[in-house]
Amino acid sequence: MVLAAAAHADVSVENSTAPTFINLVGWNGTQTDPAGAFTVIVRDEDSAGMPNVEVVIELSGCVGVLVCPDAVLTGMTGGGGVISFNIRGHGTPFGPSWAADCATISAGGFVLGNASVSTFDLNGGGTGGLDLSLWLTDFGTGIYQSRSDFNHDGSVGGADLAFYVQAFGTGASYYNCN
Ligand SMILES: [Ca+2]
Repeated sequence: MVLAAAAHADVSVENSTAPTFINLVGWNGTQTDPAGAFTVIVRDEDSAGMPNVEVVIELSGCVGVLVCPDAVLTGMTGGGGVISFNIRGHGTPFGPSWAADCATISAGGFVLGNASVSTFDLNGGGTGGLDLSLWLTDFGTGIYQSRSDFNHDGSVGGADLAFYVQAFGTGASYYNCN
């Protein structure tokens, strides 16, 4: 008796693509700020894209950032193994912040990697004046605060401020959860 070869391929962590940073954003009343969009691509051992694989973004290990109640954190890959996310969320104004490598991205039960989390809206309620003072506090601690690292270069500095100013100026993240 010959058994049929298993049709099911395994997810290859090495060949799959997942972000190393997730930027939680708000919305302008019409659409979610595109600055938060990212893509996960799930591939098998032969580097073929795998459709219909469940991808899960787990953020419960993140301290100092929160996702909105209606944020979509799971979904099934489509053609080519691709799925896109754009997660709304914000920071918490007081208390500790630890959001470096805190997010876990998995596909079909395989952990593809970890991502650090940033957010324009550091205090919740949309981008506004208090964010700036919180950003300056993060900058001033001298301890890496990934939530304020908007250009995702591993440090908090003037270049990040430019991203914030842009987000504030366009109003793309004017509102947060509501
Ligand atoms: Ca930076």
